[in-house]
Amino acid sequence: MRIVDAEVVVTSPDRNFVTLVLRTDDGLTGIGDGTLNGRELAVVAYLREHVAPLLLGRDAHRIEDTWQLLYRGAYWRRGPVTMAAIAAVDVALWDLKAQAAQMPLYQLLGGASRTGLMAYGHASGQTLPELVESIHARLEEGYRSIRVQSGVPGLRSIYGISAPSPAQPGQETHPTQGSPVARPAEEDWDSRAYLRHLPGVFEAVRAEFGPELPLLHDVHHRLTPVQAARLGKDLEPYDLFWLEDCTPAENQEALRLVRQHTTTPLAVGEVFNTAWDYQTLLREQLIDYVRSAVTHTGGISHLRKLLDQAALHQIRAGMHGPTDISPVGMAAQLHLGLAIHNFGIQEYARHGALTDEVFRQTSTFRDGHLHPGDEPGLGVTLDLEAAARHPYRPAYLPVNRLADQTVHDW
Ligand code: EZ4
Ligand code: CO
Repeated sequence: MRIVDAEVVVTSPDRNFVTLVLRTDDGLTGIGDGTLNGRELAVVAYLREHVAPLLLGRDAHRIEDTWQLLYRGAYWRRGPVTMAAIAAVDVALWDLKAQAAQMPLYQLLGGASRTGLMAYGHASGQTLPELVESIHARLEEGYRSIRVQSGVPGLRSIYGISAPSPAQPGQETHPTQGSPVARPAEEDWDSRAYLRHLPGVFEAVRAEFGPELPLLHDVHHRLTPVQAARLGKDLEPYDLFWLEDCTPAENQEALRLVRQHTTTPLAVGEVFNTAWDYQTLLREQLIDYVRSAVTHTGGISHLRKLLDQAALHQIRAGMHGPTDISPVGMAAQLHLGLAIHNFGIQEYARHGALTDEVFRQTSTFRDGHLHPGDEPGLGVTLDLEAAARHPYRPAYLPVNRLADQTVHDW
């Protein structure tokens, strides 16, 4: 099975996606996601200029060898652009191998360890009534676990809080989405105001929805270790499923202090790109969930190694699944999540109708659980004609500033 063509497709149905399409001499087509939100074209250039020429003529069955060639062969290791490009190749090769075997991909990863993947959706509100309405909307859509993000009095706009939308109340929108101006939006931050306000929000949500509903919260790297420790303690009465990215965790040792002070479970790592970023976190068991996505961590091959290592420390997978992971990347992690033993939960933000036209999918979402389907391969096909109708649109994530205009983590 020789690779005869490697095409990089950029499309922007509801937002930008980068897809690698590999074609083989026996007529199969495999696809992989290389979408890196806000830096998409850097991955496109990496793939087109430096990776595609190396793939032509190679045996598509040699997934591990190709991974090692791209990782070690570049000499320059790690980094989000490199690891997204390698992920696109890796997932396209797994798609091809599973199609050649005429099996759904999860079978090649060891077979199903469960019947479906518990998924959580995003609810948010600038005010408490908006938040409660947003949680009801997710429950009606079938979600059985909810990420709760709230506005903070005095702060104008905060990332992750969507403008009220009649179609999808509480779904996360991105401020620059669809905007012709390629400039990040600027948002506000005040950690003290946030720390005062958030526990009351969770108290009210628990009072409204009861003790059973799994609730999650994302801090977006905004706190210092001592602030994060306090927040974890203050939220203990509300029994969170996890507290995500409470500090900028590239300083792995910082999580020691948080861990010593709270039993609120911790999730980290959506911005990481290799297993090396987790060495201290895993060895010292400082977190409970690994947030890495297949698309941003070198594909199925590398993330599998990281998750197997995490399993030895009772740490589970909670793979990143916002809409900036394409349906191809999502399918890859559904197959992986179905197969591994240490699956925890899957983030799932629904794509828009245009995206579903460009990427035809076999996955299902029923009673709060995702399943990748049983078609051979990933179960996703890319409609090239539909993709071509939606050219790339520059879009950036927002930046965050304190009242005195200091740039802050978000
Ligand atoms: O901010 O995917 O947990 N989910 C998140 C996401 C990320 C975006 C960044 O591209 O934090 O919403
Ligand atoms: Co996050």
